Amino acid sequence: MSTLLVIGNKNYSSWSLRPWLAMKQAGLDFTEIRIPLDTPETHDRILQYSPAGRVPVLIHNDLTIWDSLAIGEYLAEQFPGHWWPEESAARAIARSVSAEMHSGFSNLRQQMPMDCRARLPRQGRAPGVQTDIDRVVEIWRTCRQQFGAGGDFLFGQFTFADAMYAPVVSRFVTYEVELDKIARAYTDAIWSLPAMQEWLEAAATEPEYLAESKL
Ligand SMILES: N[C@@H](CCC(=O)N[C@@H](CS)C(=O)NCC(=O)O)C(=O)O
Repeated sequence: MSTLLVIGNKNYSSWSLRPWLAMKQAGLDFTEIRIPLDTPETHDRILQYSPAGRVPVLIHNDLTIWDSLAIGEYLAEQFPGHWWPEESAARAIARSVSAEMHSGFSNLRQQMPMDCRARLPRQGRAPGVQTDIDRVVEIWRTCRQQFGAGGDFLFGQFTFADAMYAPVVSRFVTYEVELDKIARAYTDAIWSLPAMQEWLEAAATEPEYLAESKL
């Protein structure tokens, strides 16, 4: 039995952070393979694990699963843990906000790429970015108010929806985005998770620097 997660650079690979953090939160024992992005070998190295040529990739025994959301759903089926809210309506909304993250916020993602160790307070303010930020904050506020009573996360206890938004938290820290009280408390909750700190510490020591990251 083996569980392997193929990821990119911790400093830059926002999609990799999602399943990695969720797997850590669930206490899963897994091996990680880190492939630095944006090098001449990157594409061929990722292709050794996934025909899609993108990370993250989960390899569970002889099964390969790619794409962060599909990985999240597979993990929830295969491993015990609080992957999604227990209550049906909360679970449906958790999946909606996760899917919205997965397919949306292109201005935010392009203009404020994840760069965990950097602090870039004056960068990233381009047309459309504030609209994305406002929508993220609205999602967080709605989830916290409607479903968050049992803990500090979007649906109380940590779920895969929080993992989906963890890279946005990192972006808000890097670009020093001004936030209201609820959003600030939520970013603090994600930021202070020991697993998040573990990721950030590893990101800080990585040797690669990408000048124009759009990951
Ligand atoms: N929709 C995919 C997106 C994955 C993705 O775009 N990953 C980037 C890194 S964060 C990648 O693998 N890029 C490949 C490359 O730069 O060659 C997911 O949710 O996993």
